[in-house]
Amino acid sequence: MPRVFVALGANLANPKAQLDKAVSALSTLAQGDSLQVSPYYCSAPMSDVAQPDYLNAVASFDTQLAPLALLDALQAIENTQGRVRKARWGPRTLDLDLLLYGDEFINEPRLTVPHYGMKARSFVLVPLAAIAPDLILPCKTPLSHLINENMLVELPLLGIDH
Ligand code: A4P
Ligand code: MG
Repeated sequence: MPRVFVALGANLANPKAQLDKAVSALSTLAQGDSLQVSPYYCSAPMSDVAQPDYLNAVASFDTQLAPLALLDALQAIENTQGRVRKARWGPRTLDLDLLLYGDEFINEPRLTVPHYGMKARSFVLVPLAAIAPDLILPCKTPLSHLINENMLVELPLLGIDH
């Protein structure tokens, strides 16, 4: 059964409550008690649109869902939590991005895995390393090689344990 990694992001309508609720919803997709969740990290928005800071986290679990069925399930959770899609990179109650689906490379119209931005985003890499420090990405790059000192200084200082 593949192990999957999902990035969580929220910056509207009580972001901590949004992440807590999303974690609870993700636990229903996870096989057994396989769900692991990173601490929550506060991060400055990556966007041209002025908006509040984000809370970000990464969750990992084993699942029997096929990739597109998993994407459907993630989008259903986003919709349940009031996600409205306006501007790209605009503010949101909840964003769930599928980072990794086992070691698979997926290039479908609705789904690109590994997620296109994950290797450059501190708000993804730092929480990912908190739950999977020894992870090797499907491209064979060790996660630890992508994390630099700036990222570690930037995020964990603002880390929030849930
Ligand atoms: N899609 C394709 N591949 C994937 C995947 N691996 N996971 C498609 C999830 N979805 C995937 O996504 C648009 C479409 O991407 C979906 O319909 C799906 O079929 P969306 O969530 O509707 O739109 P979006 O999130 O606004 O766009 P995008 O380009 O995915 O943005 P990102 O990359 O998700 O970035 N700053 C901070 N500090 N923290 C953040 O979490 N997040 C974003 C959004 C911007 N700035 C941020 C943060
Ligand atoms: Mg997204």
